[in-house]
Amino acid sequence: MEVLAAIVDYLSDGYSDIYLVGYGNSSGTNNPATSELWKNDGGNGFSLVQNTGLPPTTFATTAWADFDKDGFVEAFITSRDNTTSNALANAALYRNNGGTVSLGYPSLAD
Ligand SMILES: [Ca+2]
Ligand SMILES: [Ca+2]
Repeated sequence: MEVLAAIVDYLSDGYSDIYLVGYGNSSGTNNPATSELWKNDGGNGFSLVQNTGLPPTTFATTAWADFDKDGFVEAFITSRDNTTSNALANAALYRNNGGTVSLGYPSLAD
């Protein structure tokens, strides 16, 4: 499995969390679409967060920043599917509502 990792404090609790997106050069069993958010349990390990609202991706990159200055970082994700040459299939910003993330902004690829 090929992934790209972002270190981000999505809960703004002072502990760095980890977000993984798929970065494989092919899809399938060896490179499944990936979206994993791992919550830092106060320096005592990490827990996989369920139902994040973030989409599974391949060929993806991600960066997080606080776009609306509410103290919680948003997720910006770009990805494409491997059936379309180098076309940008998706570029979207996901709003962080105090720890729960949802697509809150229009897709930039439309
Ligand atoms: Ca955190
Ligand atoms: Ca924010």
